[in-house]
Amino acid sequence: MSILNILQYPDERLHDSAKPVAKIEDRIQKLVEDMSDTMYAASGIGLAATQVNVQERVIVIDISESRDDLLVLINPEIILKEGTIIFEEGCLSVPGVFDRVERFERVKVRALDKLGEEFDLDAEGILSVCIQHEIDHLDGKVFVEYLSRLKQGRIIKKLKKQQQNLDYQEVL
Ligand code: GNR
Ligand code: NI
Repeated sequence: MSILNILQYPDERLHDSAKPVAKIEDRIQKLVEDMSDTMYAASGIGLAATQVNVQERVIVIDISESRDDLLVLINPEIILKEGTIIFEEGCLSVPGVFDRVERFERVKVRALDKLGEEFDLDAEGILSVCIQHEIDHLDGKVFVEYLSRLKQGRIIKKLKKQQQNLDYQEVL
């Protein structure tokens, strides 16, 4: 098991667009394992490969209380979307920042599982929000980009300060 480093906003690599997985080989299985270890270690409900600096279309999600219901989405496509929902979002790449974002309320997503089998999933509520949040990461988009310029500026300032404090603690 390996815990991977999570890129932090405003790292420009979070704006790269991930390419589809061509073949589910051992390397991808290992990536899925490391990503789920990393998500659980960070107490997140989802993680996109982009966040661990791998530019391929792989997502892991677990919205269960018991943290034992892993969902793996490879090359996900939203094939149906309806309604709107406003949800208070957070992101492991933007620690300590939470704000309301409008998304589709329900989505149908088509993806490959970790064995390469195609499946469709109907999602609503937090699962739907999480899937849209993670697919955005694969497309190089971070949730704060839905917020006002003013808020984005404040968030960047706050995160830079946090990072400086961390760097300083390492020196001591
Ligand atoms: O852990 C996470 N919580 C969360 C809460 C509301 C909306 C989306 C999320 S996803 C986030 C993990 C993460 O950053 N995934 O990319
Ligand atoms: Ni995120």
